[in-house]
Amino acid sequence: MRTLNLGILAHVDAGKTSLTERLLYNAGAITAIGSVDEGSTQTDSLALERARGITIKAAVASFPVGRTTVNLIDTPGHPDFIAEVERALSVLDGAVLVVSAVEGVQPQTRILMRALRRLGLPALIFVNKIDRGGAEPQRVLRDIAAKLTPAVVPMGTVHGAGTRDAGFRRYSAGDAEFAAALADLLADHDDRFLAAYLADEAAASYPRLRAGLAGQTRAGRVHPVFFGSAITGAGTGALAAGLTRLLPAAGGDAAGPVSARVFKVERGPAGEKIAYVRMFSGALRVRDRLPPGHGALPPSGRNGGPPPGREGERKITAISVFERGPAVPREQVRAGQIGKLWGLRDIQIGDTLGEPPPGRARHRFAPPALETVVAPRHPAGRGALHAALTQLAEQDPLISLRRDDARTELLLSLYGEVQKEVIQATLAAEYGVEATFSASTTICIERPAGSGAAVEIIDTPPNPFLATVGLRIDPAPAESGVRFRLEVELGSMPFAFFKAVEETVAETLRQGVHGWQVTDCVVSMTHSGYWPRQSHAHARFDKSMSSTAGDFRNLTPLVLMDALKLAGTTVYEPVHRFHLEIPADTFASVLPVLARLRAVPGAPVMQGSLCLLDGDIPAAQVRELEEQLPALTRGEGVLEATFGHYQAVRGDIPDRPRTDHNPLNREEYLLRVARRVAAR
Ligand SMILES: Nc1nc2c(ncn2[C@@H]2O[C@H](COP(=O)(O)OP(=O)(O)OP(=O)(O)O)[C@@H](O)[C@H]2O)c(=O)[nH]1
Ligand SMILES: [Mg+2]
Repeated sequence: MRTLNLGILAHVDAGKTSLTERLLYNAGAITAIGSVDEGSTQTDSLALERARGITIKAAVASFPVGRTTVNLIDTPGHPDFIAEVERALSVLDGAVLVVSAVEGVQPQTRILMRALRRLGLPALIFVNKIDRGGAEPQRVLRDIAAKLTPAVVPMGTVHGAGTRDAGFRRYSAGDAEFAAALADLLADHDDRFLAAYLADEAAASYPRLRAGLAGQTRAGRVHPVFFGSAITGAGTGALAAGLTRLLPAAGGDAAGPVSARVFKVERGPAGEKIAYVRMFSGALRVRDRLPPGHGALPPSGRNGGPPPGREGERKITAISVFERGPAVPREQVRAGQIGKLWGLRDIQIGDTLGEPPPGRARHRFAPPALETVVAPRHPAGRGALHAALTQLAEQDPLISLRRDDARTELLLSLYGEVQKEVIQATLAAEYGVEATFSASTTICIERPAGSGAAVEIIDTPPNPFLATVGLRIDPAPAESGVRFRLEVELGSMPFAFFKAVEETVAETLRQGVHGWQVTDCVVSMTHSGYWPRQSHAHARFDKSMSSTAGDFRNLTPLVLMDALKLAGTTVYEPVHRFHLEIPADTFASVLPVLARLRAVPGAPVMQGSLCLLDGDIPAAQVRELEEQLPALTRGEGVLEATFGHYQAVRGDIPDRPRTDHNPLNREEYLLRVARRVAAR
């Protein structure tokens, strides 16, 4: 059997979960078709998903199409849950991008298409809801070509659009127009085809065209468009056939070295951790020990193995594999497959097991732009709240938890208000913890404005620690994150000391000069040095004469913050792209409000009695616009806003209250370190 790991992606409510259900039903993987509106689908299985009728977590279900097992990953469309999509993208062989035949291309559709194209992931487009009143397949096709990519070709025609009887007729060899459109598209994207076609028009025989289309689709260069309805089933058979003919199967050698990626972590009924992995190469068996992953430095521990004493936490105790419908218990999971692993207590979302998957770029969407203070409704619930949030953050690393020790506050980063409500409801339902959330505030970032370097030498005042650390920080391209590299020999110092520096660099950069996360930079270690353990001749190990990892952990923040202060940083705030539809006669009253909220609208487009406006607005102001809109537009205004970019803050720089132990002030920092040491 071949395997195809397929993602279903779309703007919220386009019909991904309904389409998943229909494909499972068509293939015989389920005998009754569930409904999102009744809360009975396979992939919206969480109580909260069923109650709200939206997908929150990516979910996997499988079905067979001919000789191919399709592992379908149904993803959430709501922008608050984009992190789920990001992780799904890293394990896919191909995707179906769903577009509603009524709403057309929506903001999230464009973001997803950009991600697919950047990753070179092959994708079919499915125009759904052709049965719904207002469906206009032809307009939506033009919309797709204009807003997503011109490299599309419709695979058939729709009849009866907007009615329950709407249907899809697939083009075949006899459709001259289709053949001509295919020849044009391939000539644009395939030089070999173009040369053959110019030499001899007969090169464009129908079988050649179909083969060319499959090749270019698999390469992610062109996107065939199907039409149909998840609810009536129209066109879904043609789509399923297209999946196996036009998308590539998972490759990978089951006998090769292990290479796998964790894209989802959940807790089982007994609280046990379950990791979902996509295998790219090799096989994992029950009782196998987890192979080490790969970071900037080789993994810690002897021979790259796990740290001593934690062996038991790295052993796979059970495996189940997706083959048809839900996962079934198996002895092993092999290259190409998706499986669930039990027994790995340390595993985290995004972990790579074994070798990094070859040729797989990763796509990162924007990080969360909002932050909120979470407090227990009853003071006694503080411990339970912290434990519950820590567990939630482990299932979703982008829900990062910050603890303000000074004010004993818990801060949670968020994508939006829906996510906040979902977390609140999850805390109550799954952990029995009642929590309140403060109004969300915006999270800015800091980027180094230039380069800066600092060094502290061992046994040389004012360095109070037994370590030499030199660091240089340089700006890096936007969205590249933080990279740590060595400009000293890896062999010049025990490995544990380098690891301590690398980890402390990452921790320290959580709060830059203005208190915000520092990102998009490269930190190079330029100097290193230590005092070795005292030899036996000097009798006992003497801490005052031998360097420890603690010396490196304590010194690194001092050096790094000195370097960062020299480099200087610029604070950036998140800015959203907005799309606004308002009654044309309310334009004059909406415009001044936009200006007051620091929004920058583009030229208005009049569409009948509607006025369409696209533009940028600081993320901090989106909520206020949402609140004002109904009164300004008689309740008819529609606003969509999704993260666009970061913009340097002009004027007053918002400093964030510091919550950690960054040595902005050297004396204070050293006092804190001394107190910590004394407390031990
Ligand atoms: N008429 C019609 N309604 C549809 C069709 N597909 C989905 N719907 C309805 O559209 C709504 C959203 O469907 P879902 O399948 O939950 O959409 P989704 O893309 O999974 O939504 P999220 O996961 O929340 O992003 C539901 O009320 C469905 O019944 C379709 O083909 N025709
Ligand atoms: Mg859904």
